[in-house]
Amino acid sequence: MIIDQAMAAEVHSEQGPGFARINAFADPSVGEAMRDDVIALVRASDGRVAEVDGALVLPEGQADFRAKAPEDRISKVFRLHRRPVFADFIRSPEVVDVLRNDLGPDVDCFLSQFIFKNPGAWGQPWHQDSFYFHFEPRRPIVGLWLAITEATLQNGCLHVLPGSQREPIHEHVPDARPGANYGYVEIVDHDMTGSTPVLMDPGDLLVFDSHLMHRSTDNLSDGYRGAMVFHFCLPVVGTEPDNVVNDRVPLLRGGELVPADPYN
Ligand SMILES: O=C(O)CCC(=O)C(=O)O
Repeated sequence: MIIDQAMAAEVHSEQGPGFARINAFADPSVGEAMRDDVIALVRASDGRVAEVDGALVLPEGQADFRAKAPEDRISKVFRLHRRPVFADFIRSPEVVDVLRNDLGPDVDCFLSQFIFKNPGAWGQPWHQDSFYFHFEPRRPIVGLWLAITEATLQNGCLHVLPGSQREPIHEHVPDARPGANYGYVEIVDHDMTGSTPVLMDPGDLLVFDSHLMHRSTDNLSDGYRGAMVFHFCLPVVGTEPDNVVNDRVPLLRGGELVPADPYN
């Protein structure tokens, strides 16, 4: 696995595409353990909006999901990175290597979400993640998208617009579909010609800049498409507005892991 300054340049420089993929980054069993942990939370929530053990469970907004079993009607589960299976992953030497190269010696994890894209679920429209982030410094911020299942054209993989990390944050309008999920917004003032799908196998990782324009499409298959997404930034400067899905945890200081106490 090559994790070096060249990869960081792919993700954040003006010349790069704004993302890099690392095939077979994690063993697929890592993602399966994440999925099992999240399913236990979802069952405890009975598939409703709920705070369970510090995590936030959000169901699909689409009406046709209402009668389904708990994990079949969930859209996303947030605030997972203090839980052991997720904390172990972001504290692993491989992830630390990516983060040190990408962001430097001082890094916080501020966001984590497990995405269930169940059969029939709508994709997330074109957006830039930094639209949602309101703290300083605004950049660099990096997302790690770990494939839990295969991500295919049929089950709603990500699509990215190479080079769009050079763009400022565009206007995002509310997703107009009735029953669209919590927080879904859309960029409508930019030409997405040249976008490319990101087909993944379980354990593959996409590393991407928070200004990169991306979306995912609807799940037209009969199986779920799972992904685990973490976001990392530099230590905050000044005050940070409250945000129900964020949970800032210091991860690296001076290039070394912060002792695990802040996770509890
Ligand atoms: O995986 C998906 O369906 C969408 C994820 C996404 O766009 C994001 O995490 O910003």
